[in-house]
Amino acid sequence: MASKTPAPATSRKPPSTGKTPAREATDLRGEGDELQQQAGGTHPQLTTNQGIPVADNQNSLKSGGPRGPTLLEDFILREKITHFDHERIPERIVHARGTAAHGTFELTKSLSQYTTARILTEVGTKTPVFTRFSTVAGGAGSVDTPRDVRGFSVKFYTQEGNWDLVGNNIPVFFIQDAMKFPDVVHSVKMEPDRGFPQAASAHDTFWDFISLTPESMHMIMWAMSDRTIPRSLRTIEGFGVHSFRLLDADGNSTFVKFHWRPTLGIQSTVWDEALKLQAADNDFHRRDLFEAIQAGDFPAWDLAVQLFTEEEADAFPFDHLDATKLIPEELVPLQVIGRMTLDRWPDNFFAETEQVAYCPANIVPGIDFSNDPLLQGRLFSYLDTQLSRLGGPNFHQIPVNAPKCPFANNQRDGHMQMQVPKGRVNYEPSSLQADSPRASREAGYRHHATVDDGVKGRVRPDSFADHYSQARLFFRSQSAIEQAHMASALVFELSKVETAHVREAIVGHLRHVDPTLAQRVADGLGMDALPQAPEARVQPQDMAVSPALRIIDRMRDTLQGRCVGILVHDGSDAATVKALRKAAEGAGAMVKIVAPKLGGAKLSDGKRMPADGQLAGTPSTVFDAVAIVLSAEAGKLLSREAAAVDWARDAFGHLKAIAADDGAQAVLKAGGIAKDAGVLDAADTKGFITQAKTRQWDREKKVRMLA
Ligand code: HDE
Repeated sequence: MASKTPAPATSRKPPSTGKTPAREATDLRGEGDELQQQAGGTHPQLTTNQGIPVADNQNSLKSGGPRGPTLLEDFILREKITHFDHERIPERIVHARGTAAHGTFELTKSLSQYTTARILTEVGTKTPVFTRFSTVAGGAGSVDTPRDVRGFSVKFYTQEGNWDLVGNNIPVFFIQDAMKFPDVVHSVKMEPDRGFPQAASAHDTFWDFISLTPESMHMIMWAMSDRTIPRSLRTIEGFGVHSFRLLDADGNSTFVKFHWRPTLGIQSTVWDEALKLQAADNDFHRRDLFEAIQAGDFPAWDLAVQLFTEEEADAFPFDHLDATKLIPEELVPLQVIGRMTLDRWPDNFFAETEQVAYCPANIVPGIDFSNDPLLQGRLFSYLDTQLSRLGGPNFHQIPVNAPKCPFANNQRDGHMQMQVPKGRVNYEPSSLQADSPRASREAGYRHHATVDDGVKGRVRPDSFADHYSQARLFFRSQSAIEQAHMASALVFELSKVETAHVREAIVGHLRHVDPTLAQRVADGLGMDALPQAPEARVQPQDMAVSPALRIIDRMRDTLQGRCVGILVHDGSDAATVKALRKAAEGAGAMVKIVAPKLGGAKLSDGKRMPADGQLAGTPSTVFDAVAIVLSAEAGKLLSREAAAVDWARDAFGHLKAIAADDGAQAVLKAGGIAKDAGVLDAADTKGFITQAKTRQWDREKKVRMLA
């Protein structure tokens, strides 16, 4: 509420108590109201949660004058603080750190031959979605760019109920059986006795568990690849991981694997860049997604499927029910069937991104589960954990979780029931109420009529026993650069492991994956001899390499969705800056100006160019390519400024294109930067744009000793 102009402080002095106050009281009542009133606007009346209008939101109720004790009677203060005290809910036990957006999914190719699910058969229908990306190991407040798997969860609000496709950016998993999930998660999270490391797999307990779990070796190859250090959430792939079933109207089943393909192409960072991004911007991925959506540059993914029959599956040289195995695209090609576009940032982080609850068991008629034992465990876990995270059985009524189609049943009561069900009948069968909900055989969900003929037992199938062939397939399918990154990642991770026998056991496993990889890692760790390989239950097979598993060859040479930084200072040549900006924006990039002062720089044309980022707080790690445009004087000055020299040196080390004019050469020199194909004259805008679309992979061996 608007307050009156405060009376002079002298007239508001507390009545004399006869004692001299220790300090003169300054009555600041109304000061905050005054200041915010100057900001203008029309504002609704502030009330308590009970709707009581509030007169003063700055000061608590005091007894005996402005400097007296605060009264317990102050129901406004108590309500405000009590609510605040309870504003946090338990974070997710895994995937706690996440970022989400709203969007739509549009089917472009019908799968009506295989399924009755309307979401997969009605071409052109736009289905609302809410998609959350996450890291796995770190807490809710951890950084965005650790080496980690990314979660990729999509809630489709279909006309037949919610379908949640809860996947990762890696098509396989660490373990084969849900029984091991608490163990693998405990091992990767911070160690229980010391409370660190946060959001990192590079520590003893994780690698100890892995060394004793050979089935994890394929996933380890993916985890050590550049897939786990993505440049942007907009450039990750997504995988449903497990085989699911599609069911037609007659109940016939076809197996399906789901894949998401980013339209921007896949794009990763290099490890040193990912590390430095952790310091540059904790929220790098979240901010990137936010800025893209706010700018109308909506990220999109194609949904593709691999379809195969039970008979075809029987002929695969691996078991598709084993979540540590993928189906090479060369064996079962991908068919693109639709596109998801994310075009709306949530209005409120907590209400939507934090409270959203995905569950692989949320499935619609026409789609069914397979017997993958990992999937079967997941079907239990998600609802179970959400009951405690969201506080009770009615969290499906929270707007972000509620189906957008009608839903009705006899489940009633419980914490936070938001609906007011009408009528006498809350049971079935019933005859008392004509509009009470009933099951229907025609429209209702039907399961696949699977025949099981075995005996009960706590067993693992023999068909799950080959732990190394696909790890080998993945490693051998990579380009030489990616193989070097993987070897170096393993050296980095194992160098943080204090226990020698754990390091040795991992290198032992690597001998089964690929002897050259084992040797490189052993050399990188400074081992005198290769440790012994453990006995393999099944000897690894050589599978035909799958180039589709690479990243580098499949990155798109583009500036679409990427960001170019231009470093300027007073006197920078205005025409050069303008030309670079125009060329980069013309190629689809977002351009940001960086200057030593946020107020910007007065360019050669005498005009002030405001900065988007201040040099010390905007390192070149946050850009995909950079340009440095400086007067001779500014170049000399900034060659003595570490932030500017690092700007150039890091861009060079992270294999990015650099455009630099004459004035900027002093900074390049201070950074020890030698000219190569990716270091161009700032006047060569065309050349710069070509090089900026890609990374300078040839430069890597000059700047880094990779394992
Ligand atoms: Fe999850 N997982 N998971 N997971 N998972 C959770 O559910 C679990 C697995 C995945 O954005 C939890 O609501 C078990 C594979 C994502 O909110 C929990 C097993 C894949 C998310 C859980 C797995 C995933 C989760 C924690 C082995 C890729 C984030 C919070 C049997 C296909 C969802 C929650 C979001 C979250 C259990 C393995 C993906 C504890 C028991 C495989 C993307 O229920």
